[in-house]
Amino acid sequence: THPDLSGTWNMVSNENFEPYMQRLDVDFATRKVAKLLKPQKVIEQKGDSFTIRTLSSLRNYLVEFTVGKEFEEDTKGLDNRKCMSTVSWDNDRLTCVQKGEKKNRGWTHWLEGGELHLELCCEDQVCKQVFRKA
Ligand code: VL7
Repeated sequence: THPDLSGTWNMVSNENFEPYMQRLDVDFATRKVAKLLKPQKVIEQKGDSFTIRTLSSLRNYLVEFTVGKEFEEDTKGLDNRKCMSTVSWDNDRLTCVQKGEKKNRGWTHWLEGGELHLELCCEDQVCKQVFRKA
């Protein structure tokens, strides 16, 4: 049985977000504003079906998927790319591979000490975020 990531989570830390955005070719002005944000994660997990909302004053981003089923992801409002994305459980970690123009792109979520952790990768950059239950 896998961990339940459901809930509303508030960001408490965000390391290396700016270099990650830079790898995604996010423009300077957007990066300066985006790195000040403390987005909220709202996760609904029902069996293998997930809805993940990333909410902030600048942008909201929604992704819906079923574990193990590849889907076309449009990162509209973020870096505006299309990826073929697949999310799977790697033991207790929920891992997404985002195949597309950018190499080594993806993310991993896990629970640790009651907190929600997230690593976001693009090429050689890793952004590390931690969220606490709202
Ligand atoms: C999504 C943003 C930088 C553009 C705006 C910043 C707005 C709030 O992929 C993500 O989460 C996964 C796992 O939880 C589910 O989609 C993170 C935010 C990363 C990348 C691009 C900056 C413009 C931030 C939406």
